[in-house]
Amino acid sequence: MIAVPKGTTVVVGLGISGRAICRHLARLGVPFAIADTRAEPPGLDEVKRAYPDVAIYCGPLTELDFSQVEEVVLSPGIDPRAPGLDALIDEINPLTRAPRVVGETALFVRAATAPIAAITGSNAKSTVTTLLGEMALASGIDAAVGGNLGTPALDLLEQKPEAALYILELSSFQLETTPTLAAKCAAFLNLCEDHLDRHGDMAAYRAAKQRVFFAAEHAVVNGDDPNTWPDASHRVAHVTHFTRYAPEKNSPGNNTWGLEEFDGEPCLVHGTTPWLPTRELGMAGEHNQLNALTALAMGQVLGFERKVMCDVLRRFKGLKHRSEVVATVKGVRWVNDSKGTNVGATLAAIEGIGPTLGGKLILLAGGDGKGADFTPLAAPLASYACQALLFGRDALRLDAALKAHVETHHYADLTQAMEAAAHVATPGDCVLLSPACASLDQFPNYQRRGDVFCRWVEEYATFVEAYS
Ligand code: UMA
Ligand code: ADP
Repeated sequence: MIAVPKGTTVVVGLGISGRAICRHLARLGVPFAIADTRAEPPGLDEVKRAYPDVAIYCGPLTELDFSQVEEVVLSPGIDPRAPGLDALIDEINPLTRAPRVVGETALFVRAATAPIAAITGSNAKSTVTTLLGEMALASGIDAAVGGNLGTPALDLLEQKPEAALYILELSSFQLETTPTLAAKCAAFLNLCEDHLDRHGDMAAYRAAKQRVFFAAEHAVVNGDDPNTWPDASHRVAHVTHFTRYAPEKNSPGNNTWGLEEFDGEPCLVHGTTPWLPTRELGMAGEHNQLNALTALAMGQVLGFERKVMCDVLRRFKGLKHRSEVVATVKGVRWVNDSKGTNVGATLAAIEGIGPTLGGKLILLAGGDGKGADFTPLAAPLASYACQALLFGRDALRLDAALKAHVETHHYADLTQAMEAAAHVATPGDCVLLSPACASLDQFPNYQRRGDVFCRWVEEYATFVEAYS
């Protein structure tokens, strides 16, 4: 066993969060050591150069004796119940009364002086976080936007020390090691099976996400999904709901956001007041109407003006890799939803595209299913005369869930599945990449998977144009 020196803070993980934690502790002058479970973690040389006097341990955490350490700060990709950490997870530091094991977000909360708006959920986090960030910017508010979206929260403190508002996308991995967030406004968007390989079951996954509410001033939740609601233990002062239906006229204070027709026109509404016809939204699909409602609800809590927020909703076209129409080739639409990394996301993409289909849906799906049950996909796919072209590690599990309902085929990888899709597609069809799985078995990340899709479609379009 290697004893970590008494009074040291240990940073676990050398990814982008780990490196942000190191920079933060160095700025504060806190003595720290670094540990990573991998023998050769990425960025090791850079970290050695930046902190020549800091001890770095690479290898199993079980080889380290943490008994004398001040605090262990985890990167989100590290499971707090991993061997070596499991014995520490429930320990409380007798001096600070804080847990001995925390995550990057906990350090951020300690240091941040501006209010926090936090967004969690299984899906739509990045879209809502970005929308709210755009609304803040358009309102002239100096907001810093990051978290799971890409820029670690601790880096925001350095990049924008004078920020008037922090807007954070937070994953269950980040929340489970955050004792109290105390957000001004905390949103929990939806819950579907994801990351069960890490959390074990849905109850644990939900409990991690519900930590977004601890000591929040205001919660914004999905009225159609009680799993997203806070309970009394979270001590939330105010709760606002959004729903895919018309707000009930007797909802408390008429403070629900929903979808309702006014003069035959579907609108985003607040209580009994129409705010924006849905046809004016820059993003397509009902799921994005819900995302717009959430951003409006949060923006109103934060004091943004209606006109400014609606202007943002008119011009925001959505993020790359989320139901992005790449091209229409020989009458076939090719859509990149590579960020559809779980069953709920793929269902939303299918439901968004379904009503616009002129022919059949050709779904490209597969990868690392993270232990999820794929059967909820079967009935919606069957209703769109779908063919499912499957690839990657969990292709066979997907096949088992779908084959009684839709035509299925297997391929070694995404490119082969795309070649097959081009052969079977006829005008009016839509080829949708929405894998319902993480990409990590065959790609470095979902962006690279989406880029491979887009590049193949662009080359195919050029080829078709040249030879037709
Ligand atoms: N790892 C080890 N050993 C270690 C440390 C990490 O094997 O000692 C592995 C992890 O298991 C993981 C990978 O290294 O496979 C990266 O983990 P990390 O904690 O170092 O990740 P970061 O590079 O710091 O990126 C993290 C988030 N990644 C994860 O939660 C896995 C990024 O979200 C986030 O953008 C970034 O912090 C800034 O906040 C990515 C993500 O996939 C996009 N998130 C999941 C999701 O959205 O579903 C939760
Ligand atoms: P996250 O950051 O939570 O992964 P994103 O905004 O990146 O969320 O969207 C990821 C995927 O989730 C999209 O590709 C889309 O398929 C799906 N999605 C988007 N909005 C919703 C929603 N409101 N409900 C369910 N799924 C959604």
